Amino acid sequence: MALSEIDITKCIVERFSRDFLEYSSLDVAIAGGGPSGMTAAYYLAKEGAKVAIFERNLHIGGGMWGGGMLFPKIVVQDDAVEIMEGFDIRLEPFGDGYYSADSVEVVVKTTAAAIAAQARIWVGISVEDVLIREDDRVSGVVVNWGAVELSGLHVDPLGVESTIVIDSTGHDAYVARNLARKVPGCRLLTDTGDVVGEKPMWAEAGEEEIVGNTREVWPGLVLAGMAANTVMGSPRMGAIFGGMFLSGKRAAEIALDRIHR
Ligand code: 48F
Repeated sequence: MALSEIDITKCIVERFSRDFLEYSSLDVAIAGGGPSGMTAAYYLAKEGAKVAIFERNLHIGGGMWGGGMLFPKIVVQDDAVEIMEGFDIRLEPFGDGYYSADSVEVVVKTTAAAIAAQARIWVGISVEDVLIREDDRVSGVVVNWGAVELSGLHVDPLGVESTIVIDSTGHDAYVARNLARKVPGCRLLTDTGDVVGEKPMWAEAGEEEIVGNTREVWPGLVLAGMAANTVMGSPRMGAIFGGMFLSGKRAAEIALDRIHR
């Protein structure tokens, strides 16, 4: 068979365009492919929701690869064991109620599970804004290439509509912060009406508060993972990750409830 560069070009451009168009109208758009976003995508797709993750980096996994201070291990606690076992992740008990897992294994197995459940994962695509309608409800995401964001080039983005947007962008809580800045008179469902801001590390409090912080903070916008603690003003927790999986699962439950309503 003679190889043709043009056939390769056509294959890539046609297939990407087909898939991107198919996923331009979603039940749930997820900003950020770290542990909380990936877990949310898995639970949503498993229930039949049409869901896509937009991850600005060329790789998914967020803060998981580096474990704690580049030691590629993460720690989870009892509460998250059921979720981890659902992903077929091997856990090694450590002391009273802690488990360790290999960070690379956690990234690939959560990702494989989300893909098998039919979640679509786009890498190299940043969420730079949200779509807003008359009632100020968030009704989708505004996306651009991560490379465009990095270069600072002035290139207009494209819109993707969705019933719900999940902000799982991690410590920066980019989507919620951007919304609070741009919508006149915006009062998020927080103590101050604004992004309260992440508190210094306190693993126990951070893990305890994260599931309660996982909420629809503005019509159509649900928080997950560290973004939830940042927006609500709770502490960071470092390299213990159970709360990220629990928060991702909770975000999926909230989103499913809104979709079915
Ligand atoms: O930071 P990240 O892993 O968020 P998470 O799911 O998990 C937090 C833990 O990794 C760790 C921790 C554990 O206790 O505190 O920090 O809350 O993943 C966030 C992902 O979002 C991407 C970013 O590249 C990362 O992969 N991201 C951030 N902003 C954007 C984005 C954006 N505007 N558009 C698309 N992706």
